[in-house]
Amino acid sequence: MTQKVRIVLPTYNERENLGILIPRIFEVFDENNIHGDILVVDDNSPDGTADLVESISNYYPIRLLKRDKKMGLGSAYIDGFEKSIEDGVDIIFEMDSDLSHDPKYIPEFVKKINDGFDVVIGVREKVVGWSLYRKLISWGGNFIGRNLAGIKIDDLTTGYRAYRKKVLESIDLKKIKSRGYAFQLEMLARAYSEGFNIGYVPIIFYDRKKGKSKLSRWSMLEFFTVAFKIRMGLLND
Ligand SMILES: Nc1nc2c(ncn2[C@@H]2O[C@H](COP(=O)(O)OP(=O)(O)OP(=O)(O)O)[C@@H](O)[C@H]2O)c(=O)[nH]1
Ligand SMILES: [Mg+2]
Repeated sequence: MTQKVRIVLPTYNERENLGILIPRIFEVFDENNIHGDILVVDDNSPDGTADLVESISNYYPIRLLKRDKKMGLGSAYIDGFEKSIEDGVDIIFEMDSDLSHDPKYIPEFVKKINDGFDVVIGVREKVVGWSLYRKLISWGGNFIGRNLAGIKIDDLTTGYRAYRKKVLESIDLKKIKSRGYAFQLEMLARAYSEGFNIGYVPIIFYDRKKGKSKLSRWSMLEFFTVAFKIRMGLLND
């Protein structure tokens, strides 16, 4: 049976980036004989991201999950994962929609899953275009994840990932507390504690091409709180 691959793309005002990203993903699928589709989870973006997706859905296998308002990256992924399990997808990807994650790496993630890894994460070996401030935030997130939460995995906060279906089926998605970027840490903590094996793909990360970052102070505070809960073993309370 052919293996089904899906890229879940959370979007909030990413119209310009999506116009470039989507054709590129399908090019990579075609060149590598990957049977894949895309699910865009859009939070009613004022820039008309959803309209763009609808207008190209006649040409590409792409679906749109429309939500009424901005509810956070983690919450977008949870909805996207639930839909993907329902649709019987075998390998489910997380990818930012702002062209930071180059689709050229998709086949390497697929290969690692087929080699036996359950979760594969894109480790940023090099970051192009970030300010010192942005680097510090990322470094801080990884420091907290490793030392406070105690998850000894490289680049815990990376948002370029692939999950084998069974990982998402066995993690109780309803119990996930994080709504924002802490979601990345919480997902890894849960996969790690269930004993799933984690593989790495080295990537070059590019700063977003267009549009604005959605990284808020609130989401940094949430990240810290979630790390603390992991440390205290309170994730399921
Ligand atoms: N649906 C949805 N998508 C979101 C939300 N917040 C962020 N995203 C998307 O999640 C992805 C990552 O968000 P970014 O703002 O690029 O955050 P980041 O990559 O951590 O930070 P930067 O390096 O500053 O770009 C992008 O595709 C965003 O459009 C949200 O509340 N809802
Ligand atoms: Mg980004």
